[in-house]
Amino acid sequence: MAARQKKTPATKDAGGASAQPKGKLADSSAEIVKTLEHFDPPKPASFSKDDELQAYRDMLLIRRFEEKAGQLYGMGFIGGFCHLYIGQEAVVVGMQMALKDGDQVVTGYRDHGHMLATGMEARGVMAELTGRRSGYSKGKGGSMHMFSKEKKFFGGHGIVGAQVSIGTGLGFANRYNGTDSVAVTYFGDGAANQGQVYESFNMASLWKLPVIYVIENNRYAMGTSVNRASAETDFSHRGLSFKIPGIQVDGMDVRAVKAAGDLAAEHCRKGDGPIILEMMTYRYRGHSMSDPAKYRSRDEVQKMRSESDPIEQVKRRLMEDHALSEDDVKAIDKDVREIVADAADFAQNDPEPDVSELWTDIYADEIPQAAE
Ligand SMILES: Cc1ncc(C[n+]2csc(CCOP(=O)(O)OP(=O)(O)O)c2C)c(N)n1
Ligand SMILES: [Mg+2]
Repeated sequence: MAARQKKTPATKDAGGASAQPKGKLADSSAEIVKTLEHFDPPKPASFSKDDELQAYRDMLLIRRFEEKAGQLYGMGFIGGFCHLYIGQEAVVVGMQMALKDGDQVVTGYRDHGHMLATGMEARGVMAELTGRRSGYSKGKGGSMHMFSKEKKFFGGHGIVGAQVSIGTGLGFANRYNGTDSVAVTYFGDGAANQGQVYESFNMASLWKLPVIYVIENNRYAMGTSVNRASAETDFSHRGLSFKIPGIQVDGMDVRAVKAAGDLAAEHCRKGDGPIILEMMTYRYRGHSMSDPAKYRSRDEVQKMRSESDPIEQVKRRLMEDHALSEDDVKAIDKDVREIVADAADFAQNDPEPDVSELWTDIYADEIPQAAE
């Protein structure tokens, strides 16, 4: 239409923001694609020996902690839901290495790894899993509901996608308060199809909020593979309609994650708004402890474990490039096992919350009285 092709200057809407003239839409999407190209995955970070050691130890702590949690669940010490993170450790450890004090973290229910990575105590997390009074939520929250104001860990959320709005709110608070903190908001490939994710993307981009959206693409949402559930399986492009750039990252290589995390944090701190990091990863265990995982073959899992394991990758580099011996590596493993054994012991012996705690830390001000 002639009217559409006319060169119309950008108009101002009531809020003062520049509104795109309709005829510019094609140009604008080309610009976004260009921006996305500009965000090619960065080269994996070059790690010093100390970096490798830190990554190895931190990932191993998560792995051993989760294995122990799985055992305690099997023995009946942990009730309710319990979603293990085994296989995905490089994502949270690499991201944490790119953050600084004050940055916030929020995630869904597969959350123990995120807690440990932010520095929360193994004892407190395990005691919460067993429902004991020294747990992070005094034994009343369990696996999906733990928080630490001190470590800036904002949960732990059981509602798929809910944490994306919360993370966006954290980004808003950072902007509003004039800090240079970044809100790292983790969610899964399944959650990426949830409606509030896109409402959040829109606001975050419009207001240039410092939010790193980390999509942990572990290829399954419960028993459904990404190919069966998602029309667009390249999740790094999910921000396209909102002008949010995205990068696809090898989430099994902690160095690649760290490099992407550095780039994303800098993007946010510069005031360039949100960014998406799609982490290509894999979970070795079932969706939760009650999932026999019949929707995929053992071979598929075995192949990932033997060819791409994030911890083995670092171990190999420590031994080949940094001359660590088998004994050196075993010593780290022993240290980590001790921390986990201590946490498990503590979590089985700490008392349960007192009955008087039943009505504390709840939203209701008044205890409803039974009708007479
Ligand atoms: C709003 C909502 N819908 C459905 C569920 C049930 N549910 C729990 S986990 C899950 C799958 C999410 O998968 P994904 O986002 O890929 O995360 P992953 O479990 O792979 O880490 C679903 C559908 C829920 N908890 N909340
Ligand atoms: Mg998933």
